[in-house]
Amino acid sequence: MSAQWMVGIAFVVLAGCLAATFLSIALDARVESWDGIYKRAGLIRRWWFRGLLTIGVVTFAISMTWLPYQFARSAQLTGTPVAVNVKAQQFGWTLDPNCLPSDKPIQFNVTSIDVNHGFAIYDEAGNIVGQTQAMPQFTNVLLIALSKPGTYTIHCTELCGVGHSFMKQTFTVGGCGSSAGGCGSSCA
Ligand SMILES: [Cu+2]
Repeated sequence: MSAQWMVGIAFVVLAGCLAATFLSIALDARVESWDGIYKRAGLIRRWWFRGLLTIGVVTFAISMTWLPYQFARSAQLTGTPVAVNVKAQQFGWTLDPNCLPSDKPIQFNVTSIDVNHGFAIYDEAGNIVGQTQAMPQFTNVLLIALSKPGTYTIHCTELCGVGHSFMKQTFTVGGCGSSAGGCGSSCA
């Protein structure tokens, strides 16, 4: 059999399948009225909407407790927070104090004396653990628990000038009251 014949037969078979599909749809359409289909579709839509609404509301309620806002955090953290005043300035950070305990919540009061800066805290593994904005004439509060002792690094996350990429500062968490590898007596 020549290739031409084979293509011709394949075409006829596929065209027959297509025609059978259309015919079956056309016959089905005659069996049921549109009213029944609309009713069923409406029912599916209603339950789909209710399901999505439920998922949305539950997700919203759960994720609200993860928000980094002070009111949400203060409800989760126990103990009196240690206040740390943070001042940003092109191109550096001033922290007072810069040695912090690991067993108390920390309240960073963050402001800037020149332009906007991004205040982001990174742990030793390079993961970001907290973030807020440093804004001139305004103090943003970041309430956070840093329970893992170690050296944390603040990086500026907002392009603030030519020295932006060098704008970093470290601080220590843990080791309070000891002189070995911690804050020693200067711990807050
Ligand atoms: Cu910057």
